[in-house]
Amino acid sequence: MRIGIVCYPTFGGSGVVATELGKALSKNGHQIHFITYQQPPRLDFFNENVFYHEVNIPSYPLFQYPPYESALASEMVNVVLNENVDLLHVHYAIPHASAAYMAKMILRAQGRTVPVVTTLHGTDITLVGKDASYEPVVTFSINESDGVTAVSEDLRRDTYRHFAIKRDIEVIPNFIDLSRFQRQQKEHFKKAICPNGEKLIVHTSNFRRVKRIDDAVMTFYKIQQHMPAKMLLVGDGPERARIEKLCRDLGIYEDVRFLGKLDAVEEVLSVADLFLMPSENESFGLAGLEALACEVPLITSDAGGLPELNVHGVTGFLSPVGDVNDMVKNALFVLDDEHLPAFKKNALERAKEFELSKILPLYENYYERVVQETNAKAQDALVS
Ligand code: GMT
Repeated sequence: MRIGIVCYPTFGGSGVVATELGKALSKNGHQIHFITYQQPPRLDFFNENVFYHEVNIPSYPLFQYPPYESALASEMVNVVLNENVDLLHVHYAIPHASAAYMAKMILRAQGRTVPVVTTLHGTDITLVGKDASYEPVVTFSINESDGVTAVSEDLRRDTYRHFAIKRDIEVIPNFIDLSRFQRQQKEHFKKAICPNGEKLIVHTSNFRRVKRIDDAVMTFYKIQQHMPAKMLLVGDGPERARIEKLCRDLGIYEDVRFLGKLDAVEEVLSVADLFLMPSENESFGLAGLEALACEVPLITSDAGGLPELNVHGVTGFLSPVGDVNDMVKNALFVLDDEHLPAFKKNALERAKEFELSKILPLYENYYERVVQETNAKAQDALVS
């Protein structure tokens, strides 16, 4: 199949899922056309089936807000026509689903049918999408997509709760490539960070408020009062300066390293003992799955789709959002040398349930179904 993939070119989250999905589909013989405003960081690989189309957004003094959605829709039209694309798969509803609807209508006016699959990732529903400024467009473009998937049951429920959705939403969970995300021997690295055998706590995120990084830092601070530990923070974003100040105020700045945006996050996870994800909301928690794959147990909040990933008492523990003391109690239990090996083993076993080879066919079958249904509808419309 020839598939156009639209996503945000981000270091984590939906951008990573879209890019890894496209790469895996290309290895399975599908022709993949990425359509984004910048090359996605994980698009570090090309083969004969991978193509990249940059969305060009010409500026003009009149434009206080460059019309990205129009430029994106135009690029989708061009790619569908020039590359003979069979299906458009857009990741993150805003503004990709509405731009795809516009592209679909332009193509329809030219007698060309192309189905659109929209994958909902989380904040496009739980945070940004339900804001009154976007809600009508999000509702319309979800209803007008030919297929809609959500990355967790919780996100599917949330979508029905917040929007007037009149169609089915298929849950296809996120996946992990275990050939990349696996625990590597990095003893020299561990020794450099934890020279005295300290436990290593890791958090990775885009440093937004929804991640509650204060809770991660406070949890670490309190763990340190019971056992020697160090912390690595991977990622960057609007909260970074505030979190750095918090670490200085708590007097733990020397024990917390800010690594910034990293591509080889699996190398950091390979030396971690525990991963903290205290988010206010998290539709799935891909960063948590990456940690599990590297045999790192999770201490997470119980928000959103996290209970669908982190099995309480098995791969780590879940706590109510903001309950730092509960997270500390659970973290100390997991980090106990008597318990840690079992949690690490369980982490890997759990990650295997989300292995790429298990999830990829779910997307492929879904695409087939959507294409068949769309073609059947187009035939019916011709007859009537
Ligand atoms: O976590 C973020 O803020 C980034 C966001 C995104 O859209 O890239 O991530 C969302 O999608 C990821 C991939 O499906 C999920 O693993 C994250 O849980 C989800 N984030 C939230 O729901 C906050």
